[in-house]
Order: sequence, then structure tokens, then C-alpha cells
Amino acid sequence: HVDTNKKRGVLIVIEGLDRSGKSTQAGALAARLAQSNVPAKLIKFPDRTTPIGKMIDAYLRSQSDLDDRAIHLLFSANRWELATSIERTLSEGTTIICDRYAFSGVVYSVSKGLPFSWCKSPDIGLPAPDLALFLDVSPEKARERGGYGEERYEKEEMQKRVRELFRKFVVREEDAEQRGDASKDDVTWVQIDAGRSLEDVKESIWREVQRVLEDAPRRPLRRLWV
Ligand code: FDM
Ligand code: MG
Repeated sequence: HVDTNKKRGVLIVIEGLDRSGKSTQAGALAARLAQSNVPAKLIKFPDRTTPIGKMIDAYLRSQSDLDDRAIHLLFSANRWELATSIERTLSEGTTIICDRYAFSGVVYSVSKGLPFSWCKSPDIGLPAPDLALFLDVSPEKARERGGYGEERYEKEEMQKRVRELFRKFVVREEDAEQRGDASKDDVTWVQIDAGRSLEDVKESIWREVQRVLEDAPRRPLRRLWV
């Protein structure tokens, strides 16, 4: 007997630049969901613990060099190797908070010069998030917060390009939604001003999450970019 009343979990993706407070907010959200008795699990991409993840880690720490396309496909493969477990977890009723996803995959590679549609294609068909939060922070704010680290993409020029691409991506989707454009990706984006205090950002995120927890479980899980 299948319990058809059992609610599926919700897939929430948090995207943003380095220094946007993404990981802090993802952790805080996981804790708050637990307090509210919503079963939740926190994951992050890249998942550096798998064999593919280890190759990605070596690349990001400049211990190896890879063709831009090769590393792009590894990032995608790193998501695919976890896709089944994500789906299972959601169907068991556990909500997933995902720190970076395919959107990071696209914007970081596009900012290196790869074509947008080429970058999207390997991630077509992944579980689509029910909510994607873009934590936006200015380069000035990032600098105030202690600047970037030592990893490959943590350079101001790269971060600026990535920010512009994220914003375009999000705005394009919001516009398509307002027009009722059927070709729109089935992803609801919310841009969050992450330059504010931790508490304010937390509250904005919580509001959005409560809304999606109400609505999303009634709909089947969607596929990304199909
Ligand atoms: N990154 C992350 C990508 O270039 N492609 C991807 O698909 C993903 C998931 O990896 F600069 C980049 C973004 C960032 C770097 O991410 C490592 P974390 O969140 O700092 O570990
Ligand atoms: Mg980083």
C-alpha cells in the first residue's frame, strides 16, 4: 500500500558568489527546518568527497589543469552521480537544501567563454529545484567581508562576470514567468539582497521557504531544462 498522502520533500537551491554567505545561510536554514520538525538534509556542490569530486577539488586548488569543457562536464557528472539519491531522499519526504547547483555550473563556465546552451545541456534532466535563491552581494561588500580566498575562481574580475551572469539568468526567468512564457525554465527564482545583516537575510529566506513548503509538495518533482 502506497501512502499517497505522504508529502514529498522540497528541493531548495541556494546560489550566489563566494562571500555571499551562501553556506552560512544554507546551514542556518537546515537548522531552522529541523527546529520546525521539517525533515531536511543539507548537501553541497561540488561534492568534493567522491572520486569525481576529488578531481574537481584538485582543479580548483590549481593542483591540476583541465580543459574548460572537461572540468565543466566533471562538475555536471558530480551532480548526476548524486541525482538518484536526491530523488530518493525527496520522495521519502525529506527536504533538501543544496548549496550551489547547475546554475553555478552554467555561469562560471560561461564567464570563461563557453556558450550558454552548450553549458546547460549536460545538466538537462536533473531534478529541478522547487525554489532557487540567488544571494546577491556586491564586489565591494565581498571585499569588506575579507575578500576572496585562494581558489581558482576567487578573483575579483571573475566574480564580477559571474555576478552579472547570475543576475541576467535570474531576471530572464522572472520576466518569462511574468509573461507566462511557456518556454520558461520551470524554476522559481528569488533574488535576495545578501549585503544585509545575517538576520535580515535569514528572515527573507525563511519567508520564501515557508511559501514553497506549502505549495511544492502538491506538484510532482520537475526536471531541469527539459
Ligand atoms: N563551480 C561550482 C563551478 O564552476 N561549476 C559548478 O558546477 C559548481 C557547482 O566551483 F568557484 C565553482 C564555483 C566556485 C567553486 O565552489 C567552488 P565552493 O562553493 O566555493 O566550494
Ligand atoms: Mg568557494
